[in-house]
Amino acid sequence: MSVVALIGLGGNLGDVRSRLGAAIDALDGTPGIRVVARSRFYRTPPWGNLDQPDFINAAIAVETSLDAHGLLDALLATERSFGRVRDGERWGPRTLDLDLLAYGDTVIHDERLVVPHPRIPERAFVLLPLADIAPGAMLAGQGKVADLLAGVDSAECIPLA
Ligand code: PH2
Ligand code: MG
Ligand code: MG
Repeated sequence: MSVVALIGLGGNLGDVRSRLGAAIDALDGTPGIRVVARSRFYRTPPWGNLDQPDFINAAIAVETSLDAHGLLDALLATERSFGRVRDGERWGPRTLDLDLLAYGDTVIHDERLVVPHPRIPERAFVLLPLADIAPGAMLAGQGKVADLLAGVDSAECIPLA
């Protein structure tokens, strides 16, 4: 049995663009994960902690035979393999951030995982790339991606050539 999951990618330290591309390839090469769609890359202003460099953000859809926690483990392992160090600073600068946004239609609330990701509706840097690959996706308790995007200001999120 396989499930389509949506993953947000971001980073703002070093050569993020090539790192995001390499991370997508690494995920595609991970047993039980196949990348089936990828968004454009966007330059986005920092959200949360404003005193840090702009981010590059993207989103992918994967088909996976892993369960949600297995997929989360694979995302965390990929972050680590690309040099991510978790220093405890919330919303601070990072080399690579891989967020599990949605796992099929499943709703999860436990110590490790909240899915759909609770802050999607307020984040243009998530919704804009997501709308490239899944504008019609219904996020449980939140709504349709295209409708959510219409409710945020994405003017400062710039697609890269
Ligand atoms: N991630 C954060 C905090 N702020 N801002 C942008 N533009 N893009 C991000 O990916 C981002 C952020 C924490 O995960
Ligand atoms: Mg994040
Ligand atoms: Mg994260």
